[in-house]
Amino acid sequence: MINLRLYLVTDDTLARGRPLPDLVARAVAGGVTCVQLRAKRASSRAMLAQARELLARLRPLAVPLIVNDRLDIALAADADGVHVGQDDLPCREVRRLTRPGFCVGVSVSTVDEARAAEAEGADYLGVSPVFDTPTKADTPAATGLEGLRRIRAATRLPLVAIGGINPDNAAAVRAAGADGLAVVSAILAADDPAAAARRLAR
Ligand code: TZP
Ligand code: MG
Repeated sequence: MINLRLYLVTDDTLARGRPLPDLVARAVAGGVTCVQLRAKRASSRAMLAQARELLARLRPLAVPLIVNDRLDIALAADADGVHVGQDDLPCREVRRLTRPGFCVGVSVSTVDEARAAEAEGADYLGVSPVFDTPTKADTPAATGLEGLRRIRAATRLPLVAIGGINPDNAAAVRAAGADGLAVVSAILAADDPAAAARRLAR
């Protein structure tokens, strides 16, 4: 199973013009254990190229690449898995279409969604969003630490918490039951992504 402990999710805009593969490599040097390519504005061709470029950097380091939303891109690039939300391809369909060992993550914000994703064969759950965040619009209501605890109690799957996570709340999020911390801005928008990742990893 993939090491989900410090999970970097990429973003089209927060990199402020800095090349994404370089930022990701620096974040990995700081302790990121897993990377998700999330490219909401990219064309299919551009996203495929990004996935291949990231894989070329990450495979030698044995850091897995998960693709957000797009199973076709994940398969074409031979990525390690896909992450789907509640409006994306259902987990059971992803399972039907992929090889054993292909990693499937599912975003959940309620206990019912967590139970359903587990029943469909998810490998891990993204509890999303735990806190309100400007990085993503149109999210469900934040679960807060209390909602995260309820989901923790309802499933045996590994949980990755996402939404507003930073070095100040990381310990509380772990204590509420998250196996991993998923972050966008706390690493990607930092002047020094390696140092930011190191702080979160601690
Ligand atoms: N899914 C739920 S919240 C979110 C995503 C992709 C964005 C999290 O961004 P940040 O900057 O770590 O709060
Ligand atoms: Mg999605």
